[in-house]
Amino acid sequence: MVNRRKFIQFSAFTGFASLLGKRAWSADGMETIKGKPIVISTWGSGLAANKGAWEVLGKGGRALDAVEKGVMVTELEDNCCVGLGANPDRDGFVTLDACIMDEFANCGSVAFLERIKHPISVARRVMEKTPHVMLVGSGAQQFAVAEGFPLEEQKLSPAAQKNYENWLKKSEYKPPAINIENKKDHGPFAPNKLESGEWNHDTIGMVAMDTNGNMSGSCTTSGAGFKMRGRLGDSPIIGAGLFVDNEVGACTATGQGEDVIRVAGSHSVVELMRQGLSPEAACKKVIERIIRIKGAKAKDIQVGFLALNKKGQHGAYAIHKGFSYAIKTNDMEKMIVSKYMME
Ligand code: SD4
Repeated sequence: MVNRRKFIQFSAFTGFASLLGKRAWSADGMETIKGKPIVISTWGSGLAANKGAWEVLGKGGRALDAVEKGVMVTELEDNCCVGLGANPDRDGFVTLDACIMDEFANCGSVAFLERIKHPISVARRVMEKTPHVMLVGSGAQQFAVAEGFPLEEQKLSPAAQKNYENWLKKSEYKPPAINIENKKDHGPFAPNKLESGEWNHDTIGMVAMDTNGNMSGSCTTSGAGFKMRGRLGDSPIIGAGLFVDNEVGACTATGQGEDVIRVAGSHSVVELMRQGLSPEAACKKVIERIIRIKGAKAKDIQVGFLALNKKGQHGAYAIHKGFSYAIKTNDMEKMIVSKYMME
């Protein structure tokens, strides 16, 4: 029987603990702070996306719902390069990639998807309603339409039309290096648009932990502007553009997708966190690996990783200056500048 004094002591302790956020331990002994939701996402457009995610997280909702809702905000942004308003491929078509992953290692992905406004929601339907993980191209579109997603008009946004016409003047076979203009210091609020009129990035990656200490992640992109038709980057690939392990942490990537895929980027970061590295140190290790592989060519590419562990610690690392991420918790909402290897 619990005596009265012990009961009062216990109640006082648990009351205090719930004020701070409860502590719990996952299977591998990693401490989790429950009751302290957090969301982080890549680039300046992450601020608005995090607000979208907070409509779910702030009410005690599930991280999976938050990361879907959050990046849907960016998919609709007019002045952004994620979603149907984005730059097209070399043949003038916008093709979209997205993936999502939850705390049970359920995951879903779509790639080379055309004329659908919310690829992230189609990715979630793939996860929840099919026996598969990935659907691509016309099959993904057919599935989306069968699920009730409207087929939008095939039309470039005015900004993308202008960018495409500019690009057509030279029609260079090689698409511009992704995010490399970020070498310029744009400060914490990396704008969606650079002074040159080019877009700053084409992707949003988001990872979150909810009040139950469960994690999920999402990633959605138009890929590389003026890419070869049919090209996929890392963003729709589980383990490359996104990875979640609810015992350890979650990571998402941005930048030159080909070089993220080469090192199974987000998965590698999570595995390093499993070995005890902090999110920032884990991101840095994988950035170093990419630089080692690329040698002198590393100066021409940008890659950034963004990670969150079960303690709610977060961190990022990039090859070049210019990467930043947005964070939102109960107590703060701000941009953080990522550390980087090269000026
Ligand atoms: C890709 N990783 O398709 C994406 C591009 C990106 O900001 O992150 N752009 O390779």
